[in-house]
Amino acid sequence: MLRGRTLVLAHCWVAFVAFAAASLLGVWQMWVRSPLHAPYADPENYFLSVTAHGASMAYVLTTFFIMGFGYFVAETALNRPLLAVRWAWAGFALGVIGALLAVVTIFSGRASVLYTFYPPITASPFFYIGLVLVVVGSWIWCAIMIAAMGQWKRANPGLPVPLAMFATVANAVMWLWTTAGVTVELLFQVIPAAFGWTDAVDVGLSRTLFSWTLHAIVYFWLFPAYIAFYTMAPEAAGGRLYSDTMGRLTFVLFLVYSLPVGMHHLFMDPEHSTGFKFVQMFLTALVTVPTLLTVLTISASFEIAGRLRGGTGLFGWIRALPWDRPMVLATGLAFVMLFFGGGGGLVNMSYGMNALVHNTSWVTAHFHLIFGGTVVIMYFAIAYAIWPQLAGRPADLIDLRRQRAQLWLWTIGMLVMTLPWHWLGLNGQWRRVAHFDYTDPLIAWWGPWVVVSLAGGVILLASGLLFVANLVRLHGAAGADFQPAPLRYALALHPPTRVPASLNGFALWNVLVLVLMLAAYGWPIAQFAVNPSPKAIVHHVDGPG
Ligand code: HEM
Ligand SMILES: [Cu+2]
Repeated sequence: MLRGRTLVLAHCWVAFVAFAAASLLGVWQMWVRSPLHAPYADPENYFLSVTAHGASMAYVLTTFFIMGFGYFVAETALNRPLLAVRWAWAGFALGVIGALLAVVTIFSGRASVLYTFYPPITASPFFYIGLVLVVVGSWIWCAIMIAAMGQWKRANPGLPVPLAMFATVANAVMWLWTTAGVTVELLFQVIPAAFGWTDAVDVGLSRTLFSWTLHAIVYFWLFPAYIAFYTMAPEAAGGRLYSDTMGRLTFVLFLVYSLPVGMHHLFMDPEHSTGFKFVQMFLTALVTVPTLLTVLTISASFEIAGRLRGGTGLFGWIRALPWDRPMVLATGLAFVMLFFGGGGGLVNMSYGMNALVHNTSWVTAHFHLIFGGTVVIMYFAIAYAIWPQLAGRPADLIDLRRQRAQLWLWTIGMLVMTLPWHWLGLNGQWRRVAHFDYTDPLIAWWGPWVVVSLAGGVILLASGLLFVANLVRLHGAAGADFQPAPLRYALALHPPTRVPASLNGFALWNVLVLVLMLAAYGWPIAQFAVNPSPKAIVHHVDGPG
């Protein structure tokens, strides 16, 4: 039995309850934007709802799931009891208190500022304090992950850390770096403004600090999906990971490349010059490298599995794969969504084309496809893979059938929702807008497509609820005598290459991150001291002052 069993379960359940509630809000939002008349549809409710939905999906679902999964990996991949379990519970408690504080503030109507921290619009301070507590809780997790790896290394001198744990620690390190931006923004700009201690903020600076966080945070969310691709999917398919070294390289490249690129979220902002934007666009293009490495390595790993199962010919191995296993199916479906979502991402990162899609529904559609789609479907698959260990019952044939149905529904729903949404964005539909005047002949044709999107949202909600039901079902009738087979991580065809210790640790990579960060962000941030921009008057959504 896992020592951290209840700990992992507690984290995952907080994540998935937030997810289910947020899915319900998401469908209502789609409905409000459509020509069909939604109940309670007024702008106040809409922005309250988008704030609750965005913050629950982007901060609560992700952070809690990543922490829970990290604890699971630390215990199972390192094959030793979790250390500092008390500290882990303290981090969990901080996170739960913070999330509740934020949610209560949102539903009291004093935080309808959306999930991005963009002053001068400012929420009640409790909203920000709540989210800071969630982040502080996650820092405890980071420390435990790093300590667990260190302990294992001391006990196993000279051996490479198992890939799943290597990646988890890379994620923890990346998260520590990336939360620095938003933390500085909150502590020095947003929270003082929210309390009414300052009445004007340099919004150029705050947007820059937020952009520091805003790109690597999406890789923080993505890492569990990639960990599953490399260490769980090849095993589930009955094959071998093609190359362990490729996995390590991928995770290190994400750590190094994803931090100095956040300014691509500010392409349309006036406070930076085109030169800085060009540098960051160039660095952003590099992030495609680890993505492509992964697609190739996982395809090669699946080819090994397919051929071992008797598949022949150019594509025969694809048909021979065990698609009835949820992890294999989810990986295939995640790649389909990655194909469309990645293509859209290339448009976003191109400075010129970005102008066409900026602040349109294209952007919202893009990140639902890749984040809500590719990433979250792998969260589902991971949950299905680890739940038997947590809940004490193996999945039977009925479970497996329902799990597959749920994964298919999620993919279909996501494509039905996001493909028209992209198209509407290209035609100028604004994001973050509650109502459209469908009597306007210029946009009347949007209506039917928004309704199609809404239908996709309904399918997603059905899938989300089925997901929760599938997990609950695994809790039932846990046999006291059931000893779950330990989860096996994939073995690699090409095991880790022997590299000098300095490359295998994180020290060198962090120096590189620092150098790149200073190159990309040093001067753009310093210029606010040299050459401050006019400050904007703080606007309180509600709250003191
Ligand atoms: C049931 C499925 C879902 C539906 C129907 C849905 C729908 C929506 C809608 C209509 C919006 C508001 C868009 C706007 O006003 O521009 C929105 C925003 C958002 N969604 Fe979803 N969503 C779903 C699932 C997800 C998932 C799974 C994630 C990520 C894990 C996610 C993350 C977000 C975020 C972060 C925002 C805030 C965007 C902003 O503030 O501009 N959603 N969603
Ligand atoms: Cu980004």
